[in-house]
Amino acid sequence: MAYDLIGDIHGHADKLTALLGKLGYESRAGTWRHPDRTAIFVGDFIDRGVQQLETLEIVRAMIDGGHARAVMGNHEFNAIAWSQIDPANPGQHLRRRNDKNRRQHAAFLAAVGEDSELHTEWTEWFLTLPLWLDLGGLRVVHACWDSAAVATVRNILGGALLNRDVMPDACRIGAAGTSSFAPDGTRSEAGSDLFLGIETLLKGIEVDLPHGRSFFDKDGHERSSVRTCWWQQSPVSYRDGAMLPASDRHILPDVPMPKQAVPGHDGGSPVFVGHYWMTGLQTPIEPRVACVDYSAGRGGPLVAYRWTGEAELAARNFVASH
Ligand SMILES: [Mn+2]
Repeated sequence: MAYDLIGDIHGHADKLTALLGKLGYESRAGTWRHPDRTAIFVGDFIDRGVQQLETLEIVRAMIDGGHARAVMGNHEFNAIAWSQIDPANPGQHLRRRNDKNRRQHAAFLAAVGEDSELHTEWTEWFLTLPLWLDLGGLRVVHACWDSAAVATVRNILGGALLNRDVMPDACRIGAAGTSSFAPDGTRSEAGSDLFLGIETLLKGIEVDLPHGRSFFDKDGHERSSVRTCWWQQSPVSYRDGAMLPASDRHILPDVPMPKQAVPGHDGGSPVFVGHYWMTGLQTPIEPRVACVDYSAGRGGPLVAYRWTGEAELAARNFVASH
């Protein structure tokens, strides 16, 4: 099999068509296609860019024509939650319509018209996107392939698809208001099992710093938790396993993270993700893990990985829109 894994587009259709052209796809009869390759999108089609509907139309036509597959990103998940009333709080939506959330979603809302028929049509389509794809030789998920999270979500949903009925449970955040792991590997009052599993799959893993410590990130915000490089093999220290620029890592303690926060690649087939706003050199992050998000949503190129069956991934197989 031959697949082209394509990163987070975030409303930049021009980058998408440039990349598809470079990969040898042609636009014919209303859809982009390749004679013998299939595209796989890692999610995050919407928000940020000015070509929200153009992006969605291209992707949907490719999927409908059998020329592409896709998984759901956290932005599509949030869009579904934005569109749906919270049965426990009538008058509110599953994703709170506050200023911060509205700013993040503004480009999409402007494109569809909030609460319009078009808005409903696209959020219904988002529900057709699976949370992961396991195609035997390769696996695809938006942020983190944690076997425990995949198993939990699969058991609850009976597969990889969400629906409107399970969305309230999928959005049930705990009293702590966070999904991070405590330093001892537990999560207290952290929400429903479905919520926690989906958080891991679509947003990755966060862990609290030990002993109530905190640090100031590059934007000057005080933070008491960090996102982890989930693909590393445990044991790994906070300093080595946190997703922070190398220049900032010395802020973190040189003590082990709980293993739940760094499940590592499980030794099975290669895993492709997006989500992490990578910059610089396009290269696998582990021999069997590659991130194809190189920040197309904020000035970077849209990136693809051309996969042709290899178990060990290679930097030479990345292709960028510019
Ligand atoms: Mn994302």
